Amino acid sequence: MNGKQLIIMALVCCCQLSAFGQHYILIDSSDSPATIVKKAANIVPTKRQLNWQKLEVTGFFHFGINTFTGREWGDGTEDPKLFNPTALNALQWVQAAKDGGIKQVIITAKHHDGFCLWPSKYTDHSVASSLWKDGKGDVVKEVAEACRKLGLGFGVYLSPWDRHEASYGTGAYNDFFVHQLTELLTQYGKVDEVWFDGANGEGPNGKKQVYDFTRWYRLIRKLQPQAVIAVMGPDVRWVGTETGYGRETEWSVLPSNNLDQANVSETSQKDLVVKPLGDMKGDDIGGRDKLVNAKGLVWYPAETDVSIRPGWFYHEAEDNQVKTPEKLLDIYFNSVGKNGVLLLNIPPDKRGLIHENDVRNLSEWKHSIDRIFSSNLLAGAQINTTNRKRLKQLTDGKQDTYWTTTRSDSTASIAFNLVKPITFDVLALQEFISKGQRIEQFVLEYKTGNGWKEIVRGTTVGYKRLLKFDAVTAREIRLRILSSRLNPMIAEVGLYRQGAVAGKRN
Ligand code: FUL
Repeated sequence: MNGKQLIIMALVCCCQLSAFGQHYILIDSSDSPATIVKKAANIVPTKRQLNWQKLEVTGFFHFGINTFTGREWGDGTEDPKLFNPTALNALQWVQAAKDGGIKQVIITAKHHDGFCLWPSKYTDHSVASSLWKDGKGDVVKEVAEACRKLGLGFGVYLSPWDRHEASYGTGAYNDFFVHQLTELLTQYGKVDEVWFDGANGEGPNGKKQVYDFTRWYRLIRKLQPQAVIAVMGPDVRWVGTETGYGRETEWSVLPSNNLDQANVSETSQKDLVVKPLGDMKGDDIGGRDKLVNAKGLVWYPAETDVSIRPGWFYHEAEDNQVKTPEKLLDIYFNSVGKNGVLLLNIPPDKRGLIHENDVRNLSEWKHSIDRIFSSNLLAGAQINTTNRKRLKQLTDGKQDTYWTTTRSDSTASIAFNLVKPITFDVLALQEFISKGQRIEQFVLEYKTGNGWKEIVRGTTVGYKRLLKFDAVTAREIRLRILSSRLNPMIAEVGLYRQGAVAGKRN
């Protein structure tokens, strides 16, 4: 065994001993395609990734100097005195989010313009130089306290790209950034998500800043170990669009081709994994054909961000373009229902309140989700399949129980027989991702006088897959897993009735 193999062995052993399983693994050049697929099937989320995934719907508050200038990207020269909300009430923001089913919110503590929503000691380009509360206010504090009070998770967005800070483009900027990050991670209690944006509009002749990401990640792990780092970070990946619509085939296990030996041995003991590089926008970035040439595999799940309005910041002219409950429902099916976490932006207005139109649409949206998923029409069905153990767990409504086939079987046929016919138009599937993501292809069918007829089919499932189709009425229904990377571990199978949906405006 040479030195390199020793390091790999040590890593593999260390990962296997970890209580929560292995969330990345190296591929050896001698691994066969079948071995690689098996390795992929056994990669699991870290505890912080799993907790985050279970939130399903999270929120963004884009608020700052742009709210008052009407811009989307400020250039950093704005006068802080422009920031003057007349009735700011963070409890109203968080309550609106909560009434929309949002479980965690992220505040834009600093956007690209460099204006800070907290009184940072390291710049005077902040609320401290504004007229709001005579310069004594702190928006980050008010949001953090409101989240604690109403029981939501709390996260911070700190833009790496800073168009105001003079040190941007020099080595000193990384120190400045670490100081600001330290303030945010030490002054506001528990932080559940830290969001680093990849946007940079400097252009070829602009300032060039090399970000010391590893230093930033290490600081977060030290000060707020439970926080997930998104999306220029190791825990959560940007899905690749800002439409709210994820991909049909969404794998949470991806090739991690920048996990070289030095990198892995440097990071493994510190619970840091540098995120994979490469194409994050393709149709299928984790399929078998992508795995065969991988150097390593890592759990790196998708976050699907979108704004409830056309812009990320509030603009009065967009008050009538707030996404409708029907549109939001479609987005829910295409984000949460495509193995992603939805990050929905609700931008507070110039008063410092979430506008009435946004509040109304959010709560109507939440009601429609609650109504559709209030009861699983398969509950009480007689279930027939090969492995009769734990059958009830398929429809018990719990993500942390599961049914599976015997170890060697990567296909399955699960039949549901009901006493009376049911009418349904939504399929909900969940894998028990604590043990990995495995399903590659499935089909839902119902029995007619002429045998089984297909209703809908799909590829990946992951944490949650939702599919809509024209209503079907049937008494005998079956789900077939046509292909899986290892025995499928199914946490939940549900059929629901959505019914007619009004037009999809906006
Ligand atoms: C982008 C930014 O440029 C937008 O302003 C917004 O913050 C969005 C969430 O990310 O990259």
